[in-house]
Amino acid sequence: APTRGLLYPRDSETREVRSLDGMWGLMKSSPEDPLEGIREKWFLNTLRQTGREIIAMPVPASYNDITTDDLRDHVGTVWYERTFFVPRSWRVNQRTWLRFSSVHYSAVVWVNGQNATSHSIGHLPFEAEISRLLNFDAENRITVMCDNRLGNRTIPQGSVYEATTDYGPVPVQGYTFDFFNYAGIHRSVHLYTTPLLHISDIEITTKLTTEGLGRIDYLLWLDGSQEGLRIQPTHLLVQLRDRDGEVAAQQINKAVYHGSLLLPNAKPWWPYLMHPDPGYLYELQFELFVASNEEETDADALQDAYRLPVGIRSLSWSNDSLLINGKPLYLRGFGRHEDSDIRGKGLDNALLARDFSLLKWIGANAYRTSHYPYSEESMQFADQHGIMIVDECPAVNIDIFEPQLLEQHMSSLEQLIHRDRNHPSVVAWSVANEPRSTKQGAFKYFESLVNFTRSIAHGRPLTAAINASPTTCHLAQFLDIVGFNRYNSWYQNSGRTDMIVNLLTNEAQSWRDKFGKPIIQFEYGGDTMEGMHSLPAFIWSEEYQVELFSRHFKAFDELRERKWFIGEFVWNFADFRTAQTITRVGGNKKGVFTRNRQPKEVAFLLRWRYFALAKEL
Ligand code: BDP
Repeated sequence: APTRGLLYPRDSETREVRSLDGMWGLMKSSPEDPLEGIREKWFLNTLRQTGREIIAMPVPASYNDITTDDLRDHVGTVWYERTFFVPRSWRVNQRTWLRFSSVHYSAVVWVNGQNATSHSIGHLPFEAEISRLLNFDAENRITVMCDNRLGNRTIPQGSVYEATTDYGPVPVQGYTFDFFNYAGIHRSVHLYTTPLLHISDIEITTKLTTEGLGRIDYLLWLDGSQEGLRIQPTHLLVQLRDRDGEVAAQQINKAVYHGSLLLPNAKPWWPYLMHPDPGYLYELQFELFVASNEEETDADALQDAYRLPVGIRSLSWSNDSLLINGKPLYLRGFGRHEDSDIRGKGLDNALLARDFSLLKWIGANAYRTSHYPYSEESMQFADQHGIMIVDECPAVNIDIFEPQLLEQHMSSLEQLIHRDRNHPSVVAWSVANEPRSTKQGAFKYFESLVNFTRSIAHGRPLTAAINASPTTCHLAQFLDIVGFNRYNSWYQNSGRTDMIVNLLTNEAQSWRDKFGKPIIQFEYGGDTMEGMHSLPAFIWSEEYQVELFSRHFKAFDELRERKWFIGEFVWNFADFRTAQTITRVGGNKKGVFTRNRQPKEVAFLLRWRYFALAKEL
């Protein structure tokens, strides 16, 4: 049975969705004793009873940059709380679900003092049915304990150590990746209802033949397993509607919950700039009927309805290329972060809309969700705009390869694929970023990981962003597309942009020679302080970023002639917050855009290139 909670909550005639976003209360527990609240059962009462300070905390948001005190660097647990009412109508013939789109890193949830659910691994949704925990005639309370600690067995890994300070020993979170370990309720919280018998999961696969025949295969899971529940569906009506709301295909099923729709003149889903109308989406409507208990009618009654946006396209790959609808792709993209001022990693629709405006302005057609799954809302945006996604799991910089980690790593990929498999925008799964893949144990670890992921890959190739070399890497041989990260003229040969073309073309060629797979560069770039100028170029200046990029473009153009080189991804779309180190000035400044989403000089050069590439292909 599929994991619950990975279908996006949508309202319909049979379902209500309510947002629990807004101001919650937040209370810190002592870093020295993060589990005190569990022992003392803080969840049984309102947090006020502890006598500690409770501050107002927006949800969704990271809690780190909201206050002016040491909450930013807090290690351990914080407790969130809010109250809510549910309408009485939800009591009868309904089930109520509580769904978190992401809490980083782990969460335990109580409703009215009773344990509702728990989850670990940030950036992924989870939910629980809470019908039996609810008060329908009085106020309800949700309590969430959120723990931000990373250890050997978390994805990603980190380690908590003790620092001796002037005030005594304090726990400090160490980690080797550079983005700030923001924490909190990062994405929306929803309450939603379903009928007792309802559609609990949907899987679709689409294809487009060369003759323009579209095909959608669908598979539904129904949930009605509640005690004493004996409702049997009479039939399922599946209708595909085009953008104007016209029915383009339909099917009625009795007793089976899978099938195929065929469309003679399907409007395909195309990536941005590959077609005048990119990101074309249909709406696939599922209606489940049961026998009516009204005596006057023998028409069946609608039991549940759910609508899923669907893009029709084929995705295929070979040892030389990645193809959409039979056409080879060249990916013009970015590595990114979910990161912004004040809200940290918190979902922000204004920021999301701005980012997609910038992606389109600059002519990009792809990005990698470095280094964790991005919001479901961003995946919907990508579908709508024709932006292709290399969908990465949260395994960044994994280092110590052991069985418990492997289990978590597999689980993160399973949840990610389950959540995102229906999105036409997803063109590959990235199983890791810069793992220490030269280490002992890496071969066996990645062999198992990739075998497992391939068995659930749902029609997408597997890739990773590797920083080892072709001769030492134990991961690349298992992948369908080999991606590498390399900082020529930044971490290596700083200041020397005159070495890029040779080094880069040689490296790409040796990845190709060794593995015979399509090759992508997933990261290149250099830190750039907005407004810092130097002619001739000097590292950290805007001119240096321009020069470094133009030499990369020269290398990419040579590589593109060799056909198997299928994509270039800048590091990074925008400046982002990091931990405090002496190699970062207020954060990582490799952005083409500032953290405020304004262009640096290099943005204009990149725009010129991306549009030129789009015209050529
Ligand atoms: C790469 C990492 C990325 C870093 C980048 C950098 O994949 O997360 O932000 O280096 O140092 O190694 O800018």
